[in-house]
Amino acid sequence: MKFKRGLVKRKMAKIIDGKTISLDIKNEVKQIAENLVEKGVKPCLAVILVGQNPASQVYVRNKKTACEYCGIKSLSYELDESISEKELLDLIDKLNENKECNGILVQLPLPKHIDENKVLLRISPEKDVDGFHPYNVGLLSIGKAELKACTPAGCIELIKRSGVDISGKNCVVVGRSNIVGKPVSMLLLAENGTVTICHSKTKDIKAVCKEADILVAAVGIPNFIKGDMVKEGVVVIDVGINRLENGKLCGDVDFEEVEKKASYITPVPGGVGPMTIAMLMKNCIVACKNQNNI
Ligand code: L34
Repeated sequence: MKFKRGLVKRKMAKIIDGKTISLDIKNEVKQIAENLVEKGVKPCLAVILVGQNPASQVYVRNKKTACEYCGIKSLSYELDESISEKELLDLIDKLNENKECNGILVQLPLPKHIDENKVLLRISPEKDVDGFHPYNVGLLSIGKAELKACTPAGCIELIKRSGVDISGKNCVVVGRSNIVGKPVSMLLLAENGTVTICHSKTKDIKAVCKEADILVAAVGIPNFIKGDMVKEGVVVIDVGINRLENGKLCGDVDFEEVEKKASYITPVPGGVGPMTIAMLMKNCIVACKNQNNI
């Protein structure tokens, strides 16, 4: 926009504040957890961490802190890197049987000698608070999921709670992983978005992204989405959390460039990350209620 004396008004996107929105959700969860305790039921989540991945340690610590805040009991299992697959499966069997425990979360990634799929399949679908079990993935794809994958569900909440209507919008998801790209696409579709998924084999990613009213970036490449890949007014949800050599966190979106064109954009950190945890808390409550027929 040109103004008198050649001044150019810089447009700025509204920043979607994942910290504030996640706190709202955690407060809602806290209230429900208190009501459950009054009924004699204490929600409880088991968190399993294998090995010493520093990022995983941070995320798991954040999850336990959130449990405490919300009034959810957490059972913590920190297992040695060298644990066998069988030992891990035995622990899951034990937690599946444990009536006190409502949710089981095995933090990913797992060490190479353990088959991730086998582990995720072993978690009882009613306790699958990550929404990774094929049973829950199936329910998600027919629009009937109770336990929705946390990061994808968090993306949808960020969009909705910013007052953006998804219905009829061109939604472009960059990335097709089982834990983000695919499930977030199904959720956007359930909200009546027109959904396009692009990935490393897509012929002209830029052209596809340019059509997006809502863009979800989940590729795992720092600053992959540049300013010239989006249209004016786009709503941008950045799922990437890449740690740069200088130790700084950075998203999949070139924030500085894209922020100038977007109407709404999530920051990294402080965007999707905290929402993943808030939605996990919500899933714990859903699992707990279902298991107690409340
Ligand atoms: N089983 N494994 C399982 N479930 C999950 O939902 C996850 N994920 C992903 C990795 N492995 C998993 C997470 O918990 C990613 N993830 C996650 C959780 C929390 C945060 C980021 C990713 C988070 O708290 N992010 C903060 C910054 C934290 C920091 O300083 O590093 C943020 O503001 O983005």
